Amino acid sequence: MVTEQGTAAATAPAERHEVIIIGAGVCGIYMLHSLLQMGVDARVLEAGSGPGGTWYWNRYPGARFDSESYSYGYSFDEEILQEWNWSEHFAAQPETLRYLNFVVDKLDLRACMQFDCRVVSATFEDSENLWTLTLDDGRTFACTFLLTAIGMLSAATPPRIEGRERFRGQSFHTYYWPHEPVELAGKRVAVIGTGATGVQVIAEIADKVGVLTVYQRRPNWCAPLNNAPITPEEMDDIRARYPEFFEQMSKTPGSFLHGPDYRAFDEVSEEERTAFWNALYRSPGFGVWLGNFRDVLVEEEPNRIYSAFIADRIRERVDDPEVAEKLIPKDHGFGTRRVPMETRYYEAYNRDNVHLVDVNGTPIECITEKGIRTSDQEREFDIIIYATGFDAITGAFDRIEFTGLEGRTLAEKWQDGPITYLGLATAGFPNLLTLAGPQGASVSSNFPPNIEVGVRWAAGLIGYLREHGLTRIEVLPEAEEAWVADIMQSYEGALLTSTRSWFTGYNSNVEGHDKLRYMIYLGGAPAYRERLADVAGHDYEGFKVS
Ligand code: NA7
Repeated sequence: MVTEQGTAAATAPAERHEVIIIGAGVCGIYMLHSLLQMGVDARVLEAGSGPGGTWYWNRYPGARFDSESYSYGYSFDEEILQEWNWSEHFAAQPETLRYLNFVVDKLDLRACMQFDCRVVSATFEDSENLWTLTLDDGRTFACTFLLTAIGMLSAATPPRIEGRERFRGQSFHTYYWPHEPVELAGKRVAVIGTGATGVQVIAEIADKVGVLTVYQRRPNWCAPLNNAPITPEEMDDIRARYPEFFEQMSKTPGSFLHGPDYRAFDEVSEEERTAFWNALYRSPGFGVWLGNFRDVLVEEEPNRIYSAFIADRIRERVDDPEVAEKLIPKDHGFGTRRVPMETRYYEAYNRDNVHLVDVNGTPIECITEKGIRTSDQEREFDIIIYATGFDAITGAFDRIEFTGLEGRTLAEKWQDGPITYLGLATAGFPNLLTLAGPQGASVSSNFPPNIEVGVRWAAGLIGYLREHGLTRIEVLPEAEEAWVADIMQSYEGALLTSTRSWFTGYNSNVEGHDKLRYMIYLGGAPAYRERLADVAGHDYEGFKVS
């Protein structure tokens, strides 16, 4: 009897839906809403215990937007725009998580989301035209269309340093910062990593801990966020100006409020240029990166001169000249990697309780029971924070075993880097849409506006298929080849391709991720939108539908 029940449970038919979306972050929330509006039977499966994705997981101190809050929120629902109040120009994580929960409740989506569901495999049954999903607890689901909204920076990578499990204090990757409060006061804390995350954490906790030791491998070019609270009057003004903001964002290459100044840097006098750069440095948000002269991010000489300008700002802010030099990147120009935005980051190093360890001079040998041993000494800690980044863009795909036609896995296909059509689908994996996936525009821009673009396109496609009584869509290999060739061509000569970062597919903590991979679309969001519209307008050319 028991055996029979057990057998029955193991072979129980999978819960079946027309569409399953994996992930309840910014992308999954809007995708679900769009499909439900169309009357599609859709469900979200989410590994976390609530919605929010990135903003659910990243609870480390200092986690906040680098895009203006009102340029990050959804644009598609007037009531949400009118009802929600942002309290800061660059909101912190708790507020963003509240916002996403507000949206989920406002749109009544929770009933169609299942939490604590970690998908471990997804297999396409060709004869049945069906995806079968298995969770880590053995439950199964099935769907005709499988949509991934699994995030670009959701596969956290702790460092490959021997002995991590030995440490007796508290230690965590920033992505998995504990939900319960972490007592920092008086503690000896280590941070490994100085990317956008590390920089936020370091600046936030420097004056809250006993001693803070930062282990830096390569410095990044950081710039002031210049955040400020939003007064109720300002919020009224922002509300009234949403159409203007969205219009402005639709024209910039990265869908930010900041776009390039189309003058070349040598079109203005040195005096004017310096005044402009000083104004950018004092202005809020990404202007200092993306609002520059058109050639600063693409040509070596302007980039070198601008980098020197920023280096001088760092020297002004750090008291100890030796420390300042360690914090100035020497291996890449400003803006060719992700620019961490900071609030009093450099000033943190002027504090007596903050120490910088350059691991190039004294490499980390191992983690010990008590702390971190470098080649010159062992330092003892109560807490070790790993701000060591992500297996970006493709990592979340690699952590689910996707099996497509003829038993081929996605991990095999993408072994040397992603191969997609439009960043939204890949040949050999019918009915799989990789929303906000590699080689799309959302990965190279202000995520939400281009996530919205991809979601609307996917909803349009599913609507089209339903309208025509079709249930299957597959990428044509030649369309995919052409898309990848375009992406590769767009990398030629781009300054960022000569730097190692998650933009270019490098991660020293993941086996094999030590060479350039073509991860992102560099053609700018306006061109990407046009291309998607064009494909849809031509009956989804590049796909075979049946
Ligand atoms: P990043 O930008 O990939 O930064 C990771 C940092 O961790 C970076 O400074 C790395 O140094 C450092 N790192 C990684 N592994 C090690 C080891 N083994 N030893 C020492 N240092 C190490 O990730 P973030 O989380 O900061 O930011 C990711 C994105 O999230 C960000 O761009 C935002 O868009 C949001 P390296 O530079 O590789 O020498």
